[in-house]
Amino acid sequence: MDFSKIIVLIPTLNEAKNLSILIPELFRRLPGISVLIVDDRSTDGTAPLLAELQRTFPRLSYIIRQGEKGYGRACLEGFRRSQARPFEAIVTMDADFSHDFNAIPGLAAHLPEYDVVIGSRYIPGGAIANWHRHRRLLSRFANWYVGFILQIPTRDVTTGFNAYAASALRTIDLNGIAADGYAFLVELKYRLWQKRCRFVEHPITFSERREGQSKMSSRVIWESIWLPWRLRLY
Ligand SMILES: Nc1nc2c(ncn2[C@@H]2O[C@H](COP(=O)(O)OP(=O)(O)O)[C@@H](O)[C@H]2O)c(=O)[nH]1
Ligand SMILES: [Mg+2]
Repeated sequence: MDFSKIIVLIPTLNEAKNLSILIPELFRRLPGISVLIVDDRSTDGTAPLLAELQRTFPRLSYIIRQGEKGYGRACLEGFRRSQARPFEAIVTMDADFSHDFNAIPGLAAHLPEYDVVIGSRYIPGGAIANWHRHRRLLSRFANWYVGFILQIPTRDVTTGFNAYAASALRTIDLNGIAADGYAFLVELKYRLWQKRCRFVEHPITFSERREGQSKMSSRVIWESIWLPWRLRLY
């Protein structure tokens, strides 16, 4: 797919160190692509950094959110903004180098034949580079658990590296998505699946973050345990 039709959505919370390297590298590798950063009032100088980067990279845009923080809330805001512009594909990825932007053309290539392209760690060719054992097991278990309850035929339901056809995201009510964190990713995929969107998984290699700290919390994990039941029962 033509890069000018793709927008890459990156939610950030205190990722200035990663962004200062990621943004120039990404635009060098994928010229013509657009990037939207959705930041939740980071305190590490992200906002001035983005203003500075924007002078070099006109296809970079950003929002500094004022409301309640959250990965899922930030993604939804990014979806709304992206839908108001003439993009055909919206790619979500993390800012911490866990997701390799070199995979974006491969993900987007499945559109428009498919509506949702999952950047998958759990199909042949997919991998996790340097996670310690307990995080690996937690992720494996979470994916098995969610798949078992919701019966979505996707091996990796909690991955945040995905490409969506803009038309597919228009079929669902974004305001109706209540979950955040990993649960948000599950709920979004489940709602798209209910709308009969066509899914495909594309193998990716996930790596542990380079700089900064994970924002995963026990609240996020508990929400993920409860969510599949809420989706299935209501
Ligand atoms: N806007 C926004 N981004 C967030 C928030 N929490 C996490 N992120 C971003 O979401 C991505 C994934 O978060 P991360 O902490 O790396 O989660 P992990 O990879 O599961 O450990 C990163 O780019 C984070 O900066 C949040 O509350 N608001
Ligand atoms: Mg991460």
